[in-house]
Amino acid sequence: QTDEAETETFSVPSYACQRRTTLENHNTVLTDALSLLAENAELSEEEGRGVAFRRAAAVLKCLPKVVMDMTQLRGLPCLGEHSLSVIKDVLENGASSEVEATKNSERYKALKILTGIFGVGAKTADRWFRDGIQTLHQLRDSGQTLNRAQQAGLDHYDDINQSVTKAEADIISEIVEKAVVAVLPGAQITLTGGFRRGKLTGHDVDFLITHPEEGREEGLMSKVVSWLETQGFLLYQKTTRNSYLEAKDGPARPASNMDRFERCLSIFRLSKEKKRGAELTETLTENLKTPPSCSSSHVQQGGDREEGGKPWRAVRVDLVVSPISQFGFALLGWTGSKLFERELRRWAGREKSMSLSSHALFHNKQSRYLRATTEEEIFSYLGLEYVKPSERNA
Ligand code: DGT
Ligand code: MG
Repeated sequence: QTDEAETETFSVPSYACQRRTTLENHNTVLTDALSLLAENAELSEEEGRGVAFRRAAAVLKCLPKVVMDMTQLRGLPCLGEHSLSVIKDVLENGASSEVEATKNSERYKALKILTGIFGVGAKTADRWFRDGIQTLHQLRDSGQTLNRAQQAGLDHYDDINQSVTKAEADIISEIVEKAVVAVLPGAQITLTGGFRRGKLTGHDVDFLITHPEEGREEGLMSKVVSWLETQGFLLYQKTTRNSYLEAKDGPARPASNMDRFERCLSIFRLSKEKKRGAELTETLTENLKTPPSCSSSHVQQGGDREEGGKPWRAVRVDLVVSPISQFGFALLGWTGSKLFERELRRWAGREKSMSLSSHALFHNKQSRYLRATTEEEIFSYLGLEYVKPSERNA
């Protein structure tokens, strides 16, 4: 490379929602390092530090080339002193001493294992860690009371911590589609989350369900869940009203429609039979043949192995039902990435005096809701160029 190329600098707008971030990342060594520190901050409930590292990583994710030299980073937004020193360490020494120390710390290792249990957040994991619990065995032996979600999370630990493939997401799409159409003809499902952004693997599968006629979606979630339960597809489910943004976004939540916005956190029982076309019927018969097991193979045998193991695996699935009037906002809000969403809301608030949520967009100065049916319209209200899902991988 010539000197000129090496000192080439990049120009990047400051909000992630102003950028196009595809899955093609030229700086994974750097972004992995920063993401690990972000994760560690989040595990320590230091949200501010976590976001700072996430923003720094996101800037590097959208660069068109490999960063070779610190001088190339001049003028880039969101790179604070701490992030820059980590990047410098990686560029000069091949690794960051802080990242290596974190990765090898007892606390980080234990919190990773414990928060790997579905239903266990940073707070609970930290409390257990302070009680001397660092492994699943120790958790089992400790006699700690687990809630229903955590018990299911422990029972299916290995499966849930193995990433979900796009092929598996497609099979689950077919099952959910079949459930939805069976209980309410005309209802529609959309794959959201990471898979909508083009990711090939994920930690779960996210769906948004709606009906083209306003109001017809009422009561839909419980019917879908009953159908899935009857067919033997659910190992665990908990349906809640969605209250995620209530505290944060105030007026962006139209009170009258909130009751209809439901979310189901579930664990699916997915047959390992992969023959396409026939898999749905096979899954159905398979599911009815073998009742769900409630033992944890991780703890008792050490893994959900395909060979000689059970013919199914547990997969985390999130279902959300939205009335059609809020569909655009729900779709935008559930497609992610998490940082992209956060940045959209920050942009809306700070640059446009608007409050954005997964339900609505509120114009603070005009004191009114801005109606939209598509994601394109919402970007346009926000004065942003449209960013398609595959470019929201910030
Ligand atoms: P993954 O599943 O780890 O491969 O990656 P994502 O991007 O699918 O992340 P996930 O499944 O945690 O969440 C999907 C998107 O939905 C996420 O990017 C932001 C949004 N989201 C997550 N949790 C909530 C929530 O509780 N309420 C709302 N409104 N949105 C959420
Ligand atoms: Mg997801």
